[in-house]
Amino acid sequence: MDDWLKTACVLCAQNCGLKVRVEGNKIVKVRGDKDNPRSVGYVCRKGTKIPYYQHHNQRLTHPLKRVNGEFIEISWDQAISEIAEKMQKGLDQYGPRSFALMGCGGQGSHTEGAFGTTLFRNLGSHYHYNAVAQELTGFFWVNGRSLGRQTLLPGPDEDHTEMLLAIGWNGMESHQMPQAPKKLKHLAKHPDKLLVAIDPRLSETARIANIHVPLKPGTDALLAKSVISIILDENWQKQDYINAYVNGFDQIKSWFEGFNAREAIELCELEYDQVYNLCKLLTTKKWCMHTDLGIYMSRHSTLNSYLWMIISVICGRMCVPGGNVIFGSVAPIMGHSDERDPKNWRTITTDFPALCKFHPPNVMPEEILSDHPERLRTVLVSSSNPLRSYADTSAYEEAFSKLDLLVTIDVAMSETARLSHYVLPAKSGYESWDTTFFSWTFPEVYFQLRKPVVEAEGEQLEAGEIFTRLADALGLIPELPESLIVAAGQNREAFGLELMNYIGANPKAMKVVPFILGKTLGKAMNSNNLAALWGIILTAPKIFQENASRAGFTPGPTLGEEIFQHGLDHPEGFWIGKCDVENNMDLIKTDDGKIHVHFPEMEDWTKSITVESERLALKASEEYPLVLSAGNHVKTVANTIMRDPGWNEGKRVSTLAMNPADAETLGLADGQTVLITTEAGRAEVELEITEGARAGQVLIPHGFGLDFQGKRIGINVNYLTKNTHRDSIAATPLHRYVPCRVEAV
Ligand SMILES: Nc1nc2c(c(=O)[nH]1)N[C@H]1C(S)=C(S)[C@@H](COP(=O)(O)OP(=O)(O)OC[C@H]3O[C@@H](n4cnc5c(=O)[nH]c(N)nc54)[C@H](O)[C@@H]3O)O[C@H]1N2
Ligand SMILES: Nc1nc2c(c(=O)[nH]1)N[C@H]1C(S)=C(S)[C@@H](COP(=O)(O)OP(=O)(O)OC[C@H]3O[C@@H](n4cnc5c(=O)[nH]c(N)nc54)[C@H](O)[C@@H]3O)O[C@H]1N2
Ligand code: SF4
Ligand SMILES: [Mo]
Repeated sequence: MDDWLKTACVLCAQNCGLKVRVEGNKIVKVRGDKDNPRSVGYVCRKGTKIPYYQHHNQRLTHPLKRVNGEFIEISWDQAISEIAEKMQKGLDQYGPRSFALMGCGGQGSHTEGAFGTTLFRNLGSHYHYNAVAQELTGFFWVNGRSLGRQTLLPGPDEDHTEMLLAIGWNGMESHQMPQAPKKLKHLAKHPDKLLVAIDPRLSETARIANIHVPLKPGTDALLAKSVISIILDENWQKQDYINAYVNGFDQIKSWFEGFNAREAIELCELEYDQVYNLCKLLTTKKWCMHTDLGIYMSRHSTLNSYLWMIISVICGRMCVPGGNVIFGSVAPIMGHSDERDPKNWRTITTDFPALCKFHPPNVMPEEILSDHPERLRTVLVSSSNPLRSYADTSAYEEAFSKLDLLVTIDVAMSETARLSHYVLPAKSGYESWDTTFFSWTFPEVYFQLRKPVVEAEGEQLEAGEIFTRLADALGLIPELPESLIVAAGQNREAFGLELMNYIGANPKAMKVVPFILGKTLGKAMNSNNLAALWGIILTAPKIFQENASRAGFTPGPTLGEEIFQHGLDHPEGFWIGKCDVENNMDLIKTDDGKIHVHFPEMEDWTKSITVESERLALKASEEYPLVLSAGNHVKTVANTIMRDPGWNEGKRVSTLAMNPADAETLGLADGQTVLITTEAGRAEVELEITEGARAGQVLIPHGFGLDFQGKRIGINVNYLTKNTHRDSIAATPLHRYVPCRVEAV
């Protein structure tokens, strides 16, 4: 008998399918699940370590209240009623602009997003700060302008490409693509395919790449502008594609005329011939690109994304097979919020809009510390640890101490939980129903109804239940008719009909559907999350339905129910949809259906990238001669999710990586403690000398400095980053370019 239970890894966005053995309510063995259609048995070292996530003695088991600096256990009733009362008071006194939701939707806890955002919208607040707005919103803003919606993600069609460009992406360690190491090695070894890494250092991905373009950190905009100008000078652009599918090309052409690509490439510390040959490949091969934090978190972040969009378009690679294609999804992980829409809430003090409906964590400290009457005063955090994850921990510590109310929902006693007035214990990714909304495949769309595999050992609740109780206590849920509750206990079909009748007669109830589902179907299913997932599938948009019927589900009124049941019957996950490969362009949502490349607000920024201006800007100061790449996503890190250091036993972790040449100049030896100083702060850290760092650049991994059993494990790199060091459009942090100095202690 197969007594392995099917689940998934909750440590990164790949959510690989796993099989686990459970003994005495403990996960004791983990394997990749070959039946999972997306990961097909693949699991990385992190995934095999999930018992360290699930079982450790910093797990939260009871609601906690901070009284005189100490946490005391309280009942759920007390926690919910006190929090609701304080929220109501804050709302009455200072209004909804003083409220913010933070996080809400982690790597393995996606469904809570539906509940948390519904709660805050109904309280009147549009402030939702989220990790997406500290990595991806500049990129998504570009997609929004080019393709018409910030929700349209043009991902690489890596399975059908001839050449994959890894631009500021280290997939060998970070994945960001199903079975990344396997696929990257396959591409690199294939006689007719190419893997190109554009990365300052010899990253694990650059090491196996066929071509490594080792540009100087922070020179991506110079390189991209050079590539465009070479292609246009040589007249290599795909004019037929441009004529048919692109709007605005003629208006931007002149922005690249007369650009001194030769000198720019020299400033990037690259060989002109290598870049020229790359341009030839870009205009002759069928290629796609995977851009990531190396450019999103580097100088000119949003501009980098814009310039690479232009390169893709002039090479005819957007929305074509093997190129960058608009992925399908069940529900997008973010929304669309155009900053030109007057309804878009800008932050009061720093004046940043919501992009993808998310506000940038970088500005939250200023929004709290401001003296504006509507400054932020109430923050509810879930599935996020701003005190370690977001730039400038010192600024966050100061700001969070000024809040009237800080509530943290987490599975563990995080650094943020420790500063909170109330801490609410959530069921973990293995104790709750959940799913993945991350779409990383094309043309197939993946889905999994992930079942709980262990029981919570304490009073933990699913986050969906916690938010429902809060909404109820705040009076946001209307009294529900008995008939609805009865129908929920009968069957889903009867319930669906009853719910439609109820909403038909009470249209306002639409605003709180997740809570209504939670209080009815959720009770019957013993999971608010599962009830919400049912609702999401049954009301999915037309494009989803088309994709689903292409994947073999029966179109028509029973489609949603058929899919939901299929999900319950296939806990390993399944292909829920299949995109229309030939007509990817049809998904574009601009007014004329074309890809737009002329954004007036990018004109000055694009033109400002000159050899002269960049030479000046890139000149290191005497005070800070090196560049810190603050926070790589390496094998020994899983954001801040893995708290028990036991999972890394025997590994060398949380060091400062430095190139041998720099170490020699500075007279430093491997293993010694060094002092690193930046604008934001200073820290002592163990030195690791490695060819994996480029000369002039040092690296510290992300996700350390967690406090576990009275000990601080490694160094929190965000004591070294400044929240004001950020992109001008998206306010995303420039973590990959932090000027610093390193010296012996
Ligand atoms: N093992 C592991 N995997 C993870 C995570 C984790 O914590 N651990 N977290 C997940 C998350 S949330 C994310 S967002 C992803 C991030 O995934 P990645 O973006 O792949 O992560 P990074 O480690 O930042 O790698 C970016 C690469 O950019 C390079 N780089 C640095 N500066 C520059 C520059 O100026 N220009 C260019 N072109 N490149 C530069 C770096 O050398 C590095 O190799 O990883 C995910 N996967
Ligand atoms: N300097 C620097 N900082 C960085 C980065 C960097 O490159 N450099 N990378 C950034 C990136 S890309 C990201 S995405 C962010 C991520 O930063 P965060 O948004 O903070 O997310 P995580 O670290 O993934 O998870 C945070 C919390 O979720 C909790 N958690 C785990 N499972 C559950 C659950 O089921 N329910 C609930 N309620 N909580 C749960 C964990 O215990 C943890 O406390 O970090 C960013 N921080
Ligand atoms: S950490 Fe990511 S790549 Fe590794 S097993 Fe988990 S989901 Fe898969
Ligand atoms: Mo991330």
